Amino acid sequence: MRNFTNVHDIGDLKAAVAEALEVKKDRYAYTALGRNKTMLMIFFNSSLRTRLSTQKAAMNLGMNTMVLDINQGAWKLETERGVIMDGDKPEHLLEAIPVMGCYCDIIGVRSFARFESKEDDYSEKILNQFIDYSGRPVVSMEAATRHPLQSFADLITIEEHKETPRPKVVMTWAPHPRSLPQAVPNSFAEWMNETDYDFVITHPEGYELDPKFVGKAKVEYDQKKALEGADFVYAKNWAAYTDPNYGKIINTDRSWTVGVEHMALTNNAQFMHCLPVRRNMIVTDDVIEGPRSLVIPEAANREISAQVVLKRILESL
Ligand code: AN0
Ligand code: CP
Repeated sequence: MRNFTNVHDIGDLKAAVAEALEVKKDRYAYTALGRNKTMLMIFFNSSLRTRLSTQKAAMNLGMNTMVLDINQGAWKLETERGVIMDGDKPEHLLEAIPVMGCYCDIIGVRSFARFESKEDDYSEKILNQFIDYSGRPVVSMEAATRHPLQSFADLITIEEHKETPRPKVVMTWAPHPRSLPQAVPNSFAEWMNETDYDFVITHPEGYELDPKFVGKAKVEYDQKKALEGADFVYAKNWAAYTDPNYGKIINTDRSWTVGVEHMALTNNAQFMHCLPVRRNMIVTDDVIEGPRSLVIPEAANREISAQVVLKRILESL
C-alpha cells in the first residue's frame, strides 16, 4: 500500500480485519519493520486520539515519530497559488510539503474541511498536494471528506462486538453547536457500504450527505423508525452538505440527542461515537456511560487500525 486515504486503499476488508485482530494479539511482533524509519505527523487541526494512537502505532512498529502542529510553532502556510504573499502567512505549502518530505519516510496529515468552498473541500485539495509534492506515502489522519483510520477502527469494533452475523447498523445525525465536517459520516458510510451489514442513515431533512458516500445505504428521515431493531447506533453530527447551506447548521433539534428512550427502540443496540463527543447534545450521560457503550474500545482500536495501515506501508517501502 502506498497511500491511505479511503476504503479502497486497504483492499479486502475481511483480510484487513483479520490482520487487525492478529496485530492486536501481539502489537510488538513487527518492531524490526520500522527500524530507522520516521513517521511525520502534520496537524492543521486539533486532535487527541489520532495524535496519540497513530504515534503509538508507529512506535509499536519500531518507528521514530515527529509531530508538527501547523499554526502552533510552525510558520503559517499559504495554500493558494498565485497569491501575493503580503499578508500574515510567511511560507507556502508548496515549499513546506517537499521540505517535510525530506525528513521522513511516511507522512500523516490532518486537514479538515474549511467550509469556504465545497469544491476545494471535496477535491481534497490539501491532502492531494501532500500526495503530489511530498514524495512520501501519505496517511489521512482525517481530511476534508473522509476519516479512514476512524472508519477502519469502527469496523474492527463492530466485528469484535457484533452478536449477529449481519447486524443492523444505524448512523444517526445528532445536534451540535458548531459546524462539523462530513468527513466522519461520509467515511463511515463508505466503509459500511463495503460490508454486508444492514446499514441505515437517519437525519433531519436538509442534512443529506453526498450521494457518492450514501451509496446503497437506506436513508430514513424518521429517527425512531430508523432505530427500530438496530444492533449498533453510530451517532455523529455533521453540517449541511447540500447547497445553498453547505457548512451551515440548519437544525439544532435536541429530540435527536441519543437518550435511553431512543436506545429502547433498538435491539439492545451498542452505542458508538468517534469522540470527542458533547454530552447531552449528541448523547446523554446515561447512554454513553451505559453497559452498551463502545466508545472506549472504539477509541482503543484506533491504535490497531493505524498499526495495520503503517505496517502495510512499511512492507511496501
Ligand atoms: C471533528 C469532526 O467532526 O470531524 C473530529 C472528529 C474526529 N470533531 C470536532 O471538530 C469536534
Ligand atoms: N476520533 C478522532 O479522530 O479523535 P481526535 O480528533 O481526538 O483525533
